[in-house]
Amino acid sequence: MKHTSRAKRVRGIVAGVATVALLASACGGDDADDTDDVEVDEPADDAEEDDAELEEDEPDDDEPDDDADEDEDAEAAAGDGDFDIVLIPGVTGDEFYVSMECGALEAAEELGATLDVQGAPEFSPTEQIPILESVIASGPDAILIAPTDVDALQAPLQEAVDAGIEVVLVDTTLSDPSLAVSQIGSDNHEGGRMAAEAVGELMGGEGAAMVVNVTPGISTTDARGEGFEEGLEELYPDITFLGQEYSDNEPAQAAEIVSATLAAEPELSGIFGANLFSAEGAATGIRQEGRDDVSIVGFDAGPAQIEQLREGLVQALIVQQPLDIGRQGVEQAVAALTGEETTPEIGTGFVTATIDNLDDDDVAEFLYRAEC
Ligand code: T6T
Repeated sequence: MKHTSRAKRVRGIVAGVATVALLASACGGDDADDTDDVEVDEPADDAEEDDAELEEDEPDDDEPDDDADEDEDAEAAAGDGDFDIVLIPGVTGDEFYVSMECGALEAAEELGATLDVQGAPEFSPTEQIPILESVIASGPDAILIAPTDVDALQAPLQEAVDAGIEVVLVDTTLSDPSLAVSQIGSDNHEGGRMAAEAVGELMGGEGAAMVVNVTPGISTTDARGEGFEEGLEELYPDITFLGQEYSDNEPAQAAEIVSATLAAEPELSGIFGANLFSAEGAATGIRQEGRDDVSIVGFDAGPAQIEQLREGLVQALIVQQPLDIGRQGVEQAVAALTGEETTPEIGTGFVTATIDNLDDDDVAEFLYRAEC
């Protein structure tokens, strides 16, 4: 039976992917072409500071929390206010960005800055741009932002720079990130390759695989999709790649995509869910179809994803370090504001979580938080 051998393969993934994770970390950087200035953080660097643990909260199965925008509006300020910094996440109610906010708040407190968080309930440039414009009008010293589109946010962010506001890109980037004093995020291309290695291993090197992605135009998830496709082609040439489908960051849509693809492509036996909501929804689709012969590797590590990993519905998660991204984002902003040297590009690392290592301290500390 596939399940028995898959358990063994999951063990193989931890050993295999751990090596790749180190390589990925050593590569550092996000998606920009020029990696000369990339500074790399080893996952263990911040280990003693982080105490992220698996949240006991009931997992929120579907969309971003409706109350999240209220929560964000009411965001407590940190620090004694020497500098006013605003964090604009890609979307509210996403534990990746909640964890980023936690790291940013910690750093703001330490550095005596005030941190406000203002985000939209949908991952969309149409919703993010008006928020950015109102933040620019309020005249903060610095903005940390995860742009929701590589091109659409370019001109509005240039307006921020023209208004004398320091801009730091966190997580996602722009087609031309040179307006920012720093950009901080995962090496998403390498993360996609890691997912391909894990999915291919789970599939035993045969069958058909697909990617459930978010929306074209997002730097991070585009790079993950490309990395996955390249990795699969190189490492597992006998696996048929069925391509990518887009969930629009909606778990229900991801579940529907999986159901429809299973109906059309009986060979489908491996799925890469390229972010928290796509991966969570893809796994829900597999559960709804009652299939136990399809392997899923997801990106991110929200509470609902962790539950799915514990259940055996998902076999591995590529876990980013959003706390570190937030923390370093504030540090870079304050460095720019105090005339210190900034680092143009900072790459944060990954860990790969499986059922076998989920509760190990060096994995558990990186799982995402539902609140700070
Ligand atoms: O995967 C993260 C983030 O890195 C990506 O840019 C958008 O999706 C997430 O926020 C997870 O939902």
